[in-house]
This record gives sequence, structure tokens and C-alpha cells, in this order.
Amino acid sequence: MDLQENVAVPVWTGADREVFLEQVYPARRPAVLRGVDLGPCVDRWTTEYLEMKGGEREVKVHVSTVPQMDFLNKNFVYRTLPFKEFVRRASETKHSDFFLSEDESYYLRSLGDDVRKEPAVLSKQFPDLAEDFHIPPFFEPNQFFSSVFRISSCGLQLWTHYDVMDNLLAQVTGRKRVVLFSPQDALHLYLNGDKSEVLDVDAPDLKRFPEFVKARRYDCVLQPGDLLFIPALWFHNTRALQFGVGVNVFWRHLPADSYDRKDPYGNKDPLAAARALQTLEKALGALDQLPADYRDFYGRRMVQRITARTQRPMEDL
Ligand SMILES: O=C(O)CCC(=O)C(=O)O
Repeated sequence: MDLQENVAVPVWTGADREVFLEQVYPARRPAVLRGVDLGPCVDRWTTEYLEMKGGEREVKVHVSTVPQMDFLNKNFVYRTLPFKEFVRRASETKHSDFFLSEDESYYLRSLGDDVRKEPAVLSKQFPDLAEDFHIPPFFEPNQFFSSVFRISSCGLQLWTHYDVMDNLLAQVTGRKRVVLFSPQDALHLYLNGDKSEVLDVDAPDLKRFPEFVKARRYDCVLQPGDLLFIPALWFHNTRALQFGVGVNVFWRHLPADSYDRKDPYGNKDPLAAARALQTLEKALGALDQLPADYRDFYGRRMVQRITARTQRPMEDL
């Protein structure tokens, strides 16, 4: 079987709040929004300006000797740098100061002040820079969850993963390729928690991951100033085509009490889903008390019941 044909993510030009809420959002599919006002950041955020405004504040960053970060074999380390030093290094390809190698790659996913408890919020950690970035008014202010810097060396690729909240990824400077997969293709992605074990989405190891051919890939290249709407549960994999600065904004689109309160990253399963998964583990434990032929019989009946009760028909893609 061949890989599925790629689908281009649709590009909407000049979408305002009304167009977003009435035409883009209800489809719950990724969309590139071009020409939305992100504020002065698009013109101002040169490396020199970022170094000056971000200053000495320390940031914890991913550093790896190769641009494709691998969460399975942990081919990266975490290091702490002053923001201005991080920006300088991430924007150059050969470094005179380095941790691992002179061509190492850098990635910042900014964090909250209390890393384990608080989500990242640009206006708290980087107040001077936050003034330049205008969050598009595409959701109600009380739904806001976090705003996260995503700053990458040229070539840096972040593994395929999903988040549980709706997301606007603003690519402020630099071009970035994003590959997405529908939640309906989750079973073809070899999940390990919220991440896919298929690291190389362009040349996947099909001996190890034969089901991956069934996953339909959605592609886009973000230009500076673009926004990408990533609905909750849609898998995404990013590759910086240039040194670039992004900010992503998560918001709670489910009722606030659906989410785990101790989730600074916005990637813990909603409480009801976590409960359902725990209950399933208990049910499987109960089946373990039976001989294999009974487990098989009742297991199949459970699968059928779950399928009938929860699955929506595959949408026409
Ligand atoms: O832009 C990136 O590097 C990653 C973005 C991402 O993972 C997100 O917006 O959730």
C-alpha cells in the first residue's frame, strides 16, 4: 500500500472574528489564516530587538546535535541560557560557544514561572515583547489558557504530538512547515502517550510502522505573519525552514471544569477521558482472571460495544 495523498491545509486570507467563528472554526479542521493583524511583532522581532527586549531572563531550552529531535532516544539535552544568548545561538548555524557541537540546534518552548503549576503566559514572562504581539480575538478572554514562545534554529523538527486544547500557532518570523494528521487517524500513528513514535514523517520506516501508510497527511508552509488554527486532538509536526519565532495560544474550548487543573502544558487528557481510560484498565484487569479463549471472546464484544457507542463515521476527507 502506498502512502496516502497529501492534503493541502486551506489558506484563508484576511479572516476576521466573524469569518473565523462562522466559517473556519465549526469545521474543526486545520486552517492557515493569512493577513490577520498580529501587532507590531511581525516587523519588530529581529534578533537584535529580541536580544535587547528579552534580555538576561533565563530560559530552559532543548539542545541537540541533529535537527530532528527524537523523544524516544532522547537525542537532546536541556540547558539554561539567558534569553538573549539563546536567541543569538538559535539564529546562527555555527556556534563559537556551544554545549554539544558547533552546529547544534536549539528549541525554546517557553514555560510558566512555576514550571510544574503555571502555564506559560507571554505577558508574565516577557512583558516587553508581549506588548508587540496581539492575540487575535477569536475566542472569549476567559477561555485563554496560555501563550507560549516557540523559537527554533533553522531545520529544527519537533515530533508529532497532539494537545487537548484549541490552538492558534502564530508564526511571527521565519517560515515553518507543518504536517498534521486527523484524530481519526490516531491508530495509524503508533502513539506513545501524546506523541507518535513515527519520527520521520517524510521517510517513515514502514517495516516498523506499516499502518502509517493509512494516515492521511495535511501539509502547509507558514509564512511570517501566518496563523495556523490547530483544533484540539489534531496531531502536528513542525519543521523550521528558517530560524523563526512563533507564539502559540491555547484556549479552553470545553467547559473549564473538563480539564485537569494540574496541567501547565495543555496536553493532559480531559478528566472524563482520563477516567474512562482508567476504567478500561480495570476492566482489562478483570478479564485477566479468565482463560485466554474467554478473554478473546469478551474482549471482542467489548471492542464492538465501544465502537458502536463512540465512533463517528469516517468523514469524507
Ligand atoms: O511551532 C512549533 O515548533 C510547535 C508548535 C506546537 O507544538 C503547538 O503549537 O502546539
